[in-house]
Amino acid sequence: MMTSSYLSIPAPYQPFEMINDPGTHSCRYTMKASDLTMMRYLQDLHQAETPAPVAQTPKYHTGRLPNSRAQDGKPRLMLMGQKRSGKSSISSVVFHKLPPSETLYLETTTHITKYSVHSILDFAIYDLPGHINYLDDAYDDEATFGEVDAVIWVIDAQDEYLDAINALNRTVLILQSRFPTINVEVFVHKVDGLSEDYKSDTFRDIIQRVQDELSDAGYDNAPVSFYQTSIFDDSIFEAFSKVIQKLIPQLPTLESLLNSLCSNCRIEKAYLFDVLSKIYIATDTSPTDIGSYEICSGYIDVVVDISEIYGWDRPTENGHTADEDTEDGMQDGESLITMEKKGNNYLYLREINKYLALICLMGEDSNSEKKVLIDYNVGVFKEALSKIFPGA
Ligand SMILES: Nc1nc2c(ncn2[C@@H]2O[C@H](COP(=O)(O)OP(=O)(O)OP(=O)(O)O)[C@@H](O)[C@H]2O)c(=O)[nH]1
Ligand SMILES: [Mg+2]
Repeated sequence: MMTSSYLSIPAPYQPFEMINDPGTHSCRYTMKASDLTMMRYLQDLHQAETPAPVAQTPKYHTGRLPNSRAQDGKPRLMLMGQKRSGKSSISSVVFHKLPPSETLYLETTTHITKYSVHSILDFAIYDLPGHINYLDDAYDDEATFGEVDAVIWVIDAQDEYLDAINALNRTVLILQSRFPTINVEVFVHKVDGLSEDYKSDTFRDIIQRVQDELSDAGYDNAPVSFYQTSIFDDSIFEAFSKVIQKLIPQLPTLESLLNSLCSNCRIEKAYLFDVLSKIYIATDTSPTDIGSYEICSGYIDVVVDISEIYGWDRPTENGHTADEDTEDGMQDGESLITMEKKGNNYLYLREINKYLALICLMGEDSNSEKKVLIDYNVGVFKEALSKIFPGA
């Protein structure tokens, strides 16, 4: 797939963007509308509603808007569903990099398990044992759901799912009446073993049954979303990305910056990835497809493996490397490869900060002559991100 690759040094940041003039095939400096848009967005963030002061300062600054019900900047997600539906497998595969085939040996969960994810967002996932009824009177709703931002309900699509749907419906109705701001994310899981027809019929049937129940109870606009997932392909990472994105208050700003980057550099698709979890926290607003995601996530694996072998010390918190006397080199990892694949011919990756990497898919008209233009615009994008996430 890869025919060539090279590393290069990014252009320094300047207050003006360099844009390519297709008519004359030359580059010129100009104050771009996107620059103004970026400035406006950053100003908007300052004017945005700020949360009431909290006793505990968030470990990582995640913007000025509250992005968790506990208002400590740490969204909390809860994995719920019937026994053996796949909850622990999902969290182990996505956050502990357990090979999917080894989930076969996972034991049933007997107590609530917390997974902390330290990333740009610093969030927590709670894996709940499937055999407990949390709506029982013995359980205090407020203690269980009081600080939860999203409930991920996992349904085993390979099994008889009517009981699971009844339990989901009961939970959704209670959440709607008592905690209406909690997002309910339904993972129709283990779809790997199903035929295409059966898969889409099952998916449609589950959506219909939940929506009927909700509209019978008068909740027509409940925040309930549905995803088809499996740990044996990238669908679980894509679904998780969409769940996490809803909890990022800066998402519209990020999307707008990515849109502007794509239009300036004729990039077909740009993703902002959390490198360790391979969750993308934002993408431009052009339609997404799982194929593009798969190419990018595979690329991250390759780059991470190579940089583990040939990498260098990253700057520490105070901006110095562990070995102070090393000569000045690039601060960010970067890579561009050419693919022999119709449509998306170039893949460009650039490290943005210690958590994030930008990956762009480019078509034929984005050839390497424009590399300087892309580097420059990505430099501007990176600068903007450092203002949105100052702590990272
Ligand atoms: N085919 C398939 N099997 C899966 C998938 N995800 C999980 N499994 C299998 O489902 C079984 C149960 O997975 P667990 O993750 O232990 O289920 P759980 O929901 O945590 O179960 P409890 O802890 O008992 O509530 C394991 O044998 C997994 O290998 C999937 O996407 N596809
Ligand atoms: Mg479990």
